[in-house]
Amino acid sequence: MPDFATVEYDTLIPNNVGLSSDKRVQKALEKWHPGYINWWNDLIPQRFQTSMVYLRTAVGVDPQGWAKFDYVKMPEYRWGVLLAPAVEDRRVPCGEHAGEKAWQEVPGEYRSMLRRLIVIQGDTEPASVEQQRYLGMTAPSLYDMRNLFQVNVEEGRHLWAMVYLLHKYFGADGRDEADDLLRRSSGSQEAPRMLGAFNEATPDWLSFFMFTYFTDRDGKMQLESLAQSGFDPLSRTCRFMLTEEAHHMFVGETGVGRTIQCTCEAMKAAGIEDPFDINAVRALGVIDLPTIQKKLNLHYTLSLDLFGQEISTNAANAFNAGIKGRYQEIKIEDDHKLAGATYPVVQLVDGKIVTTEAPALAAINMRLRDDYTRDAAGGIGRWNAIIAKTGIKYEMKLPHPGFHRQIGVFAGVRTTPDGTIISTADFERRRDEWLPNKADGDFIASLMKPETTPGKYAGWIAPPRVGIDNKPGDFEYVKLHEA
Ligand code: BYC
Ligand code: FE
Ligand code: FE
Repeated sequence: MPDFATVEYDTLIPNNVGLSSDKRVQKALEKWHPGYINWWNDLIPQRFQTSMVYLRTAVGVDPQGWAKFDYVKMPEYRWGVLLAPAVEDRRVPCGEHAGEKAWQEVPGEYRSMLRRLIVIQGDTEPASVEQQRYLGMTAPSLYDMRNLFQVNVEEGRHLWAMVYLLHKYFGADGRDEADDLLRRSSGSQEAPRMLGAFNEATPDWLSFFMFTYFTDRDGKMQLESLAQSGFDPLSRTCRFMLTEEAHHMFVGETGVGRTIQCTCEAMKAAGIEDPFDINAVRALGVIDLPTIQKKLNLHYTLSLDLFGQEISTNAANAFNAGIKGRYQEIKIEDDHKLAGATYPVVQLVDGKIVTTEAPALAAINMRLRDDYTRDAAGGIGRWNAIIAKTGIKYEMKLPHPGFHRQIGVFAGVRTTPDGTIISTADFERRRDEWLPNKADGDFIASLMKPETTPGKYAGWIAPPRVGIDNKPGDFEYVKLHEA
């Protein structure tokens, strides 16, 4: 039995799953490794391959001290396979097997369902790195550049996490799926990534921050759901991934917050009170608040689509099978089977949005999406507090879940951000008020000039309040050229 507190670190693939005594899987992963390194090398612009980046690497799974910080060249990052410690006598938390011993092997009847979920999860991880591949070149500071690369290497590790499960538990078809994870690519015509949001562009740093705030938070919720899985290796894998995820959302929340702060302070200094005087604000070289709201609208709604249909047989089956649970399943006080239970679900009836009670089992996706919206609302409040503190009168808002949707009941209608149904023609006419258009994108792009002096920040974003790993303000988070 491997000792999960310590990590095999001198092997090609750092791990706490006892790879060195599992020759079949070790060989399979070592065979997959060069393809992964090629993918990384092809992806990340060359100058950054030799840069020394101050990164955290997972070296254990103890919540008190699982990471160490040091300068690393990214291609030499130690991507490892790490599972959170086993919970003694863990049980399937929900569905028809609730209370039975958690599975250490894949139950035959659920094999394809499990494989599909693992493949979808695995597909998003490298997709996000692909979407963010050019951002290093326009980083507003070395601090931000380091955070980008930190997120990227960890998403790479999340890919490893899923690939391990595929190789270990799914035999030949797992191997094929693992290969396909490197074959599909974000935005590709022939072989796109599986979920919509992961084929969209991340063209600038404000998008990156919105993505890590909203889309990584979908990742958090989906991982929370899979962390409840009765298939214990999946549960433990996801639990450890969640410890890394917190930083990704921190990067998003503080990134947007610092952008907002810089805008408000610049407006104050210039005596501009009207947030809608867009030209005056933009002339200061900062991003006007209404444009930030448009980016928020876009990324939030793309992320809502990632929760699937409000009423879903797939989700009901997965819950019933004990393959995924609700958010914090084990803390919920009910029968965990949802026999006869209902859950409020939005529906379109005669062209109106109404809320009706639906079987809770069928509404698993909807419930997770509601939990997500609550979770996402927290940061909006903190962004508004930043604005309020400067005395500017403006509030950021989450749009109505019916706005700008492509999946689920709302895919068939167009609404305003308040949720009023309007015609497609009206929507198209007013689209530019609500979603970033080409001119907004061009303006933001014009601000994306790299700032690579340690301790300096581009003019559109405020410095962070504290450094990473408590480093001082002028710390050189990335040494661009080899020493
Ligand atoms: N795009 O009954 P439904 C992350 C399909 S992010 C395209 O609702 P279900 C990360 C659906 O596949 C987290 N297709 O299905 C973040 C189904 O197709 P089939 C990623 C979609 O299964 C940032 C059909 O429509 N992990 O980690 O409940 C950076 C019927 O739909 C979409 C997961 O998502 C869509 N948006 O789907 C890095 C966890 N939505 O099978 C990483 C695993 C639905 O009928 N995924 N469809 O042909 C799942 O649990 C589910 O696949 C969904 C919901 C949540 C997506
Ligand atoms: Fe991830
Ligand atoms: Fe993430």
